[in-house]
Amino acid sequence: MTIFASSYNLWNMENLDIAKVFYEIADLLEIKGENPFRIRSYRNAGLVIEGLPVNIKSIVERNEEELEEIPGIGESLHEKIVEILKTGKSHFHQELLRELSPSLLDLLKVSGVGPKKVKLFYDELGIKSIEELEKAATAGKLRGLPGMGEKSEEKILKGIKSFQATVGRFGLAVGLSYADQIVEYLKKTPGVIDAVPAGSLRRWKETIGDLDILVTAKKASTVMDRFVSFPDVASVVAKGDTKTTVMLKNGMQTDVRVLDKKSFGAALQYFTGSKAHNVALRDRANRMGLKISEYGVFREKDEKWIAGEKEEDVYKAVGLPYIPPELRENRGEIGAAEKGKLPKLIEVDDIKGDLHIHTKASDGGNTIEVLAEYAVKKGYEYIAITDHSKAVGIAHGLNEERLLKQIEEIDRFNKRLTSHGSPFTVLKGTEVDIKGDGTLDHSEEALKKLDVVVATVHSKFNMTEEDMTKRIINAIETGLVHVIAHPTGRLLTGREPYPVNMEKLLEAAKKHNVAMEVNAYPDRLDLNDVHCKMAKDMGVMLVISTDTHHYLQMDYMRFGVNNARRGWVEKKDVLNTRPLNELLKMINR
Ligand code: DGT
Ligand code: CA
Ligand code: CA
Repeated sequence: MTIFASSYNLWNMENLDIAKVFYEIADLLEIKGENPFRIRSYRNAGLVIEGLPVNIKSIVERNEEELEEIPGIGESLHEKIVEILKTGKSHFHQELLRELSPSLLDLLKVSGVGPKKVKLFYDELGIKSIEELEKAATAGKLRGLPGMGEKSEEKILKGIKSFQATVGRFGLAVGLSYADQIVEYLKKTPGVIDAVPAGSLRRWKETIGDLDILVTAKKASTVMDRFVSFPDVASVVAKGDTKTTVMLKNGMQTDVRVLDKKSFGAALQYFTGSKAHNVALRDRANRMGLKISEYGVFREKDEKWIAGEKEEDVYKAVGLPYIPPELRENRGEIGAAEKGKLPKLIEVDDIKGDLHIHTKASDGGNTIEVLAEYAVKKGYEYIAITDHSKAVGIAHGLNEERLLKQIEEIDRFNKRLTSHGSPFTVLKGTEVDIKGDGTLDHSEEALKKLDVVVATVHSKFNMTEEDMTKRIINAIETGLVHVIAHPTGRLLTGREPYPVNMEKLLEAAKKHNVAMEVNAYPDRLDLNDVHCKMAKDMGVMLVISTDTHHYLQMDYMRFGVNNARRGWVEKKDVLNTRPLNELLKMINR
């Protein structure tokens, strides 16, 4: 299974652990109402460290001083990183947790509750946990507080419900990191023939409930003995020869199943799911006088085994072509397969360039040169530099004067490329802020000098759906915008999307030839899978971009592509699969 190639190991446990501490410090400082720049610096450092494809421990072991070459890491964060690596803890973080309370961090995960509200509820009502918040809201005790009313109380209760639905789920990137390491580890067990992840991870679902790993091996007990001694196992829930379940230290459950080679395809099909897809497939089999289980496809009348060694064989036995895992959500894929109408899904190799990249000029970490060099190495034909505009002050957004300077810099850089015979091109762009009224944060004159205008909402997330929809459509109607980036603003680890009428937005995008971004950043995946399909069905062009802030984050592209695959997206639906001249023609430049 090439998507889980063993060379791919972008996330490292130490990096994730450190990032988590920094995020929590930022949240705790924010609850305390501390300096926003200080808060931002912890959060940024968390983001950068989380996305570093090298293990931060290995940097420290090689040469500690190199830490400060990582963007956003100064002396004080350097010390904290070393402290966490050495002791497993940060003193400062522990202090903050003692002073406040760890459960306050959960409150922040409730939509509609920011640090200021956490502080208010804590100071006025002594609320420290979600349960206490729910009780207070249900009893109508919040509405008496400053800035609160019956409506906001209702909103909080709704937020608590949706929080509870995500509890115990992990981001895809974290799941992938652990799955990769466990698979590598199991493959080194004597007698193991193969180990592959199944479940929601194999379907590239944006969040993962637990890991499901399937193994074929000469002897099951050897595999299970080794699995329970994986270094990150916290406890063994159940241990048997066919299935063993453990809890990892981060709270993620992992199931390992050892299977016969003869039924491996059937098991892979079964445990990849989704459940809804499997139920629909089984119904179809039943109508054909067949039975599907994790052991194979059987004839109903005499229980004769007819298929199961390969996954393809299972589908073939019920008269269907192979259905890629990303489509297996019972959203019409079985019907499409039956009619020979399955989409020919986009692949990572179809991507010719990245159209959302930040440099040092705003909140990125690298120069244009470093970014271009990495893009060339990835085999791209082009990238667009899209730094923030001035309204996003906290990200050091560019005013027009700085934008004009950057345009000149890019022109010079491209000339140099040409003189060296390089076919690569750096496009001039911006991630221009869409202001509250839908106007753009750069002048028309400045925007017209650019190749690619990406526009985004960064503020006033609390508008009504009607106002937010109008705001973004206003931006689309300026005729100056080529792409709307992360169109719903959600963050998987902690921010609900802002309310927006996607259908109206897509209609406007279609009418004005504006593309919608599929933001590949694993915490965003925005548009989500369902919206990708909606856009495709409505004939709206997509762009898959990484929102890179550190050159290595260009490798996030596969998250965007696989998310788009879940939305049935094909190569032809995506602008940045086109060669440069075609791309520019399509966006009217
Ligand atoms: P998750 O872990 O919540 O992110 O989602 P999945 O899809 O990984 O679900 P999980 O781990 O409960 O089970 C893995 C796969 O096993 C699931 O996608 C389909 C299959 N499966 C589990 N239980 C059932 C069942 O009761 N019926 C059928 N047909 N399949 C099942
Ligand atoms: Ca699972
Ligand atoms: Ca499972």
